[in-house]
Amino acid sequence: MKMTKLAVLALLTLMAPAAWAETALKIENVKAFATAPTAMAGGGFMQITNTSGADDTLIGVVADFPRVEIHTTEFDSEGVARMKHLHDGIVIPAGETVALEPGGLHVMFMGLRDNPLVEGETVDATLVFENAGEIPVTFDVVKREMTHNH
Ligand SMILES: [Cu+2]
Repeated sequence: MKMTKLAVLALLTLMAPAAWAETALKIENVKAFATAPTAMAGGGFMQITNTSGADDTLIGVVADFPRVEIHTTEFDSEGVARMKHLHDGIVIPAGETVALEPGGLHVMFMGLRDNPLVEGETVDATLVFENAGEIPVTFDVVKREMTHNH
C-alpha cells in the first residue's frame, strides 16, 4: 500500500508544471461522511465538471490517511453492493460533469482507526488529474445521509 502513495507522490512531482490548467475543472459539493469511531474507512464525494475541450482523468487523491483510493460501487448478481478500487482513476469527459456520490463513485479514506471523520470538521486533500495536475480541495465532513439498508 505504500507503493500507491509513493506512485502518486511521484506523479505529483512530474505534474507540477501542469498546474496552469486548473481552471478547466470545476469541483463542487466536496463533502465526506462522518464515521463511527470504529470505522476503518470513510467516503468522500463531489461533482467534477470539465469545462475544457479535452477529457481529463482523476488519477489520484492525496490526503493525510494511510491510504486513499478511488472506488466505484458495483452490484453483484444478488444485488449486494461491493466497492471496487479503480486503479486507472475516473475519466471526466470534456464538457461533462461526473458525480462522486453515495452508492457510486467515491473517494475512500482508508486506515481511519482512532482518527474518525468528525461532523463539522474538514479534510484537506489534493486531487491529482492527468492533465490539470494538482487541485487542492477541502472536504466538509457532514452527517451520513440516510441509506436504505440501515
Ligand atoms: Cu470505497
